[in-house]
Amino acid sequence: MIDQSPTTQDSLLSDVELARFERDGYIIVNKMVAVEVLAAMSAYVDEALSPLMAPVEFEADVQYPGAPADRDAPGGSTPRRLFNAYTRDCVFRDWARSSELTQRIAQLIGSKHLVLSQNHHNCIMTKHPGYSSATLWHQDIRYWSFDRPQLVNAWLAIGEESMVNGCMSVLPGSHKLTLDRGRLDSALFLRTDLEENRALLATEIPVLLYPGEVLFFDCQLFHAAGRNGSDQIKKSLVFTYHAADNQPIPETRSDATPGISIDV
Ligand SMILES: O=C(O)CCC(=O)C(=O)O
Repeated sequence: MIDQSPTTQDSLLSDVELARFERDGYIIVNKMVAVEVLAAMSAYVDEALSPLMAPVEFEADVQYPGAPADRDAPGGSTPRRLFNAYTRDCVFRDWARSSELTQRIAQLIGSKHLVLSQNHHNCIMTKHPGYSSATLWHQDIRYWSFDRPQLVNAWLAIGEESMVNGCMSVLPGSHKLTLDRGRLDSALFLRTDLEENRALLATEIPVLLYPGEVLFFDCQLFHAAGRNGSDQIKKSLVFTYHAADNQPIPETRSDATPGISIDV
């Protein structure tokens, strides 16, 4: 096992970082994961892609712009997400439970009693050259069901994330907006055809990440991502956390599998 434990001081966000997260709905923390841990994660992903290890979501399943029409179309068997990252390998579990990560999540959520959701994210995003699709503007919470909309995602760049390989973009401060339903489409994506949304969309900031950097973002933040125009697979690992007293609504997808309790 690779030691992933830093000192306590290294694991804390400064007041400035906390204020930035509150204002913008996201922050980026650099050098959070050692090169050898990233290499182990990347090697796992390569192994899990060939032969493909279930459970998997295919590009053809998401039906996003640029995705193959169905599983039989060219590129139809391109994997988009390797689900159940937490249970796949200890390199992912150790990261998900590391004090480096969970102490920061505890600060952002305001609770030392955390739960890692096994129902949302908990996956490795594999964005392939050739057949990857674009993700439209959305807020994760619109698809989730909890007592309170207070969940934080930790998105780790296993490799570099750039505009070329389809990095994420965010609309800073959009986690605080209350938008009329009409500004979203039938699938709850922000409508890019509306004049009313133009000023908001113009605030877009691409999130460029070096390997080992982590994007922490609020589940209410609008975000989107492009297609992978490089010749390498983009690999990202994403976990979602909530406070233990913020429970999923019974009988919803958010409640399908119990979460993993983590006391910080
Ligand atoms: O396509 C991407 O890289 C972003 C994925 C995303 O935003 C999501 O799964 O919520």
